[in-house]
Amino acid sequence: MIAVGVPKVSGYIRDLISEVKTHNQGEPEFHQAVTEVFESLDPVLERRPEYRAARILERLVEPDRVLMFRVPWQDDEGTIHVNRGFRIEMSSAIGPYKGGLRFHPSVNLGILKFLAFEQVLKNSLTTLPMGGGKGGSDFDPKGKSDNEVMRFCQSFMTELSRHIGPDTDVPAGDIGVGGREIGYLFGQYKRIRNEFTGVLTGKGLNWGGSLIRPEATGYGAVYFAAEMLATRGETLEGKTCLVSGSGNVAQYTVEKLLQLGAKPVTLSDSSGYIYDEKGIDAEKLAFLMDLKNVRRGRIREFTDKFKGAVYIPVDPSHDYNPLWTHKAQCAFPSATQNEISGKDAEHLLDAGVYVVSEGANMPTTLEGVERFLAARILYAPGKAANAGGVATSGLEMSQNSMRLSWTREEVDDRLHKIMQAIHKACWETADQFGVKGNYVIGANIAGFLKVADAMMDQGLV
Ligand code: NDP
Ligand code: 2IT
Repeated sequence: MIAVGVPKVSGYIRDLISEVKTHNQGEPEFHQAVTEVFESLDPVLERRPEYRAARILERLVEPDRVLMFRVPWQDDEGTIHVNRGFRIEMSSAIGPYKGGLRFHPSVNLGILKFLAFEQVLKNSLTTLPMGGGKGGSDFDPKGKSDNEVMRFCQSFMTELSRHIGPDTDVPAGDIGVGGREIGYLFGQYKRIRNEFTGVLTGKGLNWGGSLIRPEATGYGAVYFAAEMLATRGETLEGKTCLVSGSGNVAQYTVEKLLQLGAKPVTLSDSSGYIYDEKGIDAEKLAFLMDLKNVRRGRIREFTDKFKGAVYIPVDPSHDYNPLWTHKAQCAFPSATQNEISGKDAEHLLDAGVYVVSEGANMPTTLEGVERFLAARILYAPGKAANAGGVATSGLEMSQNSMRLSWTREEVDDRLHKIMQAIHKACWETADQFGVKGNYVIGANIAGFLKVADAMMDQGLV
């Protein structure tokens, strides 16, 4: 696969991937994430044979521990429901476990293991001392009342609280977990443990949260795109951008694109997408934020207010997403995994897109990645491009430890510098390994080296 300018994948790596597949059956997303990373690592193992002897890769794919638990809760009618809760504590080589919680009906062990595995390398890239973890539940917050969400969060935290702590494991938000959920989770942790600590990030500003954390993932993905364009002497100004999703990451991607003079034209949810040829401006974004964050409505309602926009519902008979066919220069996939297939990637290239910055985690299939790399476009994988979110969580942890809060400008400036540092690390690492401009290999190797060296230093654990 990731073969641009890289020698063929070795037998050792091929065997290891196949071993991971047999050993972790029914977890296709985990297989995919491991395949993409491991296929990048042969050149490192050639230079550092001690990693192979120390079985670093074999240890990286086996979580430190996997917690799975029952989450019983009652709806507003008094009916009892039982969901499944998870926390994957993947690696603490370079810091306490850190990563989000996802509440979505599709959540299962394999999806959370892929996310936790990606998180280990992503957190390493941030330059901050954070290990990797991920968790969540197959609970669906959609259509639930605030009280139902609260009761679910309290039940979930009643078990999770035994396993986490500000120096052990620090969860945050992800799909379906935003400010509201973090509030209920934090309240219950505090009640059970009688401790006011930085055990979660993404907290409210009045109770330990950091300015810019809500904005950070979207802003970071745009900063990363700007850095990639700068390598060709270009900027985002005047560029037409396709954005998918309409949640936290998509909203702040649009906000930063507008600040930098670009023109976002699409947004989506799992039911369909909107295309606004005139561009989604600040007024339209404010409407979207109220629609999604306050009224918890659907993206279709955007066209009730803005008549120039069209709504295209998902057509289950399509084997591609028409969102990715509109003429543009940049794409910011910000919804979920595998939302860009090989065919979608071809459509994007045909539409003129030559910058892809992944706000979502693993939004592109292996076939799609292969096409982007073969076309030598500016393609940033999620573990680099969306690392601004967790990096700013790291800044929230620092502020909590110091019992201080930084200004908006200070946090944004640190976020910006971190994204520049991640870009530089990916760029320079790719160059050192003879694959200039390949951000996939650059991110995988740069993220891996720091974790692998920490594991070597800490002995066989
Ligand atoms: P939100 O819950 O705020 O928004 C998710 C958006 O994606 C919604 O518009 C949702 O639509 C859509 N979506 C979710 N699942 C699907 C699906 N199966 N098919 C189509 N659309 C879907 O989540 P975030 O914005 O926080 O997360 C988006 C992505 O960014 C995820 O991949 C997440 O892992 C990643 N990410 C998030 C970070 C953060 O800080 N929040 C940090 C780094 C990465 P609908 O309402 O219909 O479900
Ligand atoms: O995927 C991710 O990096 C996140 N959902 C954010 C994790 C965090 O701890 O802020």
